[in-house]
Amino acid sequence: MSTPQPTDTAHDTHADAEDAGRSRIVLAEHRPWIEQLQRRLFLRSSLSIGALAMLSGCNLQDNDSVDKVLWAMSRWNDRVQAWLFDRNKLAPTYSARDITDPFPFNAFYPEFDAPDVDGSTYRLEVSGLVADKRSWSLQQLRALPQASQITRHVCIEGWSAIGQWSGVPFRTFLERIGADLSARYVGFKCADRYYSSLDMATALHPQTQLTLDFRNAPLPARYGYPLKLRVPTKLGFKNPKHIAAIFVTNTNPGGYWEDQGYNWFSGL
Ligand SMILES: Nc1nc2c(c(=O)[nH]1)N[C@H]1C(S)=C(S)[C@@H](COP(=O)(O)O)O[C@H]1N2
Ligand SMILES: [Mo]
Repeated sequence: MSTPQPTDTAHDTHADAEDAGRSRIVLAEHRPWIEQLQRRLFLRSSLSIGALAMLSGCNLQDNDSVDKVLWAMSRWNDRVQAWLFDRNKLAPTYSARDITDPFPFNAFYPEFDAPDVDGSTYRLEVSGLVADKRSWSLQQLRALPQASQITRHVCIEGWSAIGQWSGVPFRTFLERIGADLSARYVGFKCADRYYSSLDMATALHPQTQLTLDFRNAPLPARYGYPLKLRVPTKLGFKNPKHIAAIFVTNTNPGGYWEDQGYNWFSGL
């Protein structure tokens, strides 16, 4: 990527060098954004940060304007990805011998801080644009139709792993609670302050699963006990663990990483 660099040509004044230094600092503050956008958009469309600066008339030295341009690019990126999303295209599936063992743990905290949820008193809260707002016990969720998948989880931090997850097809759950399936978003609140959200098309995808089991046993704490969402068509951070509440809405609920600059749609 071509970031503005100070040059040592004859007309490089002290002021120019200072500006370049300042723009490097601004860019460094937006590193997650830039890495993400560069990888997902600029390389494919042969746009560089330099070209973006010229197109936007933004000198990359003013934090607010850089931020506005990058957020606008990412919202555009969301719309293109939503447009390209194929509701029927399945993520690849694997066989039991492909399962990664041990499966990696990831969260915004170390493994020993994973929330310790009491399954016997647990109730999944449901709210928003749904007909039936009753909460759900684990037993009630296990009484719904179940499905199993062996798919690849891809984390934005640069690793991927194959796992087996079982639970209720999320479409089945949304139908059961009388969700407005024409609403735009489904939001998730987790027991550990994490939160995320999905576009309705992805929520209804045949492989999107309200997961109770990992490798045929209840989810261990580190992998999201007692309930997580498995979304094999999206990056790992769009797979909330320890889900406490689900809501259907037309207002984008954002997410823990999404609100810090990771692209919201983040399809694979
Ligand atoms: N509640 C909660 N869910 C979460 C996270 C988290 O920190 N808290 N991290 C996300 C990220 S970035 C990844 S890669 C996966 C990791 O899931 P795993 O521990 O089962 O591998 O969980 C996602 N869901
Ligand atoms: Mo991740």
